[in-house]
Amino acid sequence: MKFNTKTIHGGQKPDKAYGAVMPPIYQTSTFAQSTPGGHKGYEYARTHNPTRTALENALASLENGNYGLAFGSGLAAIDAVMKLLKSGDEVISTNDLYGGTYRLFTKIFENYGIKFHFIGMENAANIEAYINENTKLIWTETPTNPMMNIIDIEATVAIAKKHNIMLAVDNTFATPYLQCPLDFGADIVMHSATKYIGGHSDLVMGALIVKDKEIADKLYFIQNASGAICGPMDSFLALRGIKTLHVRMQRHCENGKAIAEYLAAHPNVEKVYWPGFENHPNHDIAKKQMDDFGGMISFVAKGNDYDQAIKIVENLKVFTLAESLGGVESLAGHPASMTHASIPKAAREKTGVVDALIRLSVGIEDVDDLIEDLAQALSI
Ligand code: P1T
Repeated sequence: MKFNTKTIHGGQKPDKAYGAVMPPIYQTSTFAQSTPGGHKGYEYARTHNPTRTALENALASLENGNYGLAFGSGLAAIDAVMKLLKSGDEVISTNDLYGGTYRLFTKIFENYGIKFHFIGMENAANIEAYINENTKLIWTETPTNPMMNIIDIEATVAIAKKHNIMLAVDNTFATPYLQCPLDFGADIVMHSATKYIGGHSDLVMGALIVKDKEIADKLYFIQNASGAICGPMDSFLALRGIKTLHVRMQRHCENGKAIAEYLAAHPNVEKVYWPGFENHPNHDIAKKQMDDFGGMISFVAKGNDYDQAIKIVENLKVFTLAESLGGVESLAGHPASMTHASIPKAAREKTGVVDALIRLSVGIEDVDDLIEDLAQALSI
């Protein structure tokens, strides 16, 4: 089945009870049993819920995995992955990543004796110097949030396999419309489904997708034991969002390209970060592993000035100044004070997250209106 059909049918079947085409919202915490253990596959809704199962099957299909797991947020999904580890284990992570992920790693899991190495992975060969017998997981975002670095998934898989280390890829920015990390041999794909998967800025959710049964069983155990699941209403909304993922992503990519090119040619813009540019350092890898370049763009205005960056984001009218990304509406953010404020200034500036950086999540509005909005905000 092709991707554009999978979003609508992949892993999805009419509901068993009455043939409902969309799965009913099973708004229940528990399921009747005829005798202890005598049930129809569902006993307690933390463990399983039919609406969540429908979503998890759809997610597995989209990412070419065998197993999908949905959580109450992206961070809850990452938290579950970290619980595969134990004290003394080490993780190598991209040094450019969502600030909340960095906070979870450094403020929670470091306290449990897990050691993190945050490194530039744009050259996959860099990873090897940090591997030792305690290394259990490589964590990567690609494209990274917010610097839009591209990590070569295939080359990273080769290193991970050579040393028998798990590789998890946060696929939030790309979505399976653009790349399927499991196809390259990654072990775990993670999503903040809050973003493009949901697509309408109306839910908070996380997802994990894997091929391997042993990893899946461990994650299902953690999902049930720790309990950070999403509810049936949000599962339904995410399924509804998935139905249009391919058409939304096509427009996000078209609008993203037009805006990246507009910004790059603008006299008041100093630098634009978007993997579709031929002079992006890993453009060739992006071309190899992605089908297009997505709708996320970061840029710095001329002068590299904090006050000016704040003025620009405050003056946008069609773009909304807000955290998050991946919804139908365009958003603008100021990573240093918003999404990446939990990364110490020195660490974030090393990766390019300067105080003047602006991040755009380009929505699916008419691109002329978006460009007009940027034009007026940049002229101030
Ligand atoms: O917000 P939540 O659903 O818990 O997902 C966390 C997360 C994980 N990974 C990536 C790449 C993310 O971008 C996020 C959340 N990011 C934002 C809220 C943001 O504006 O960047």
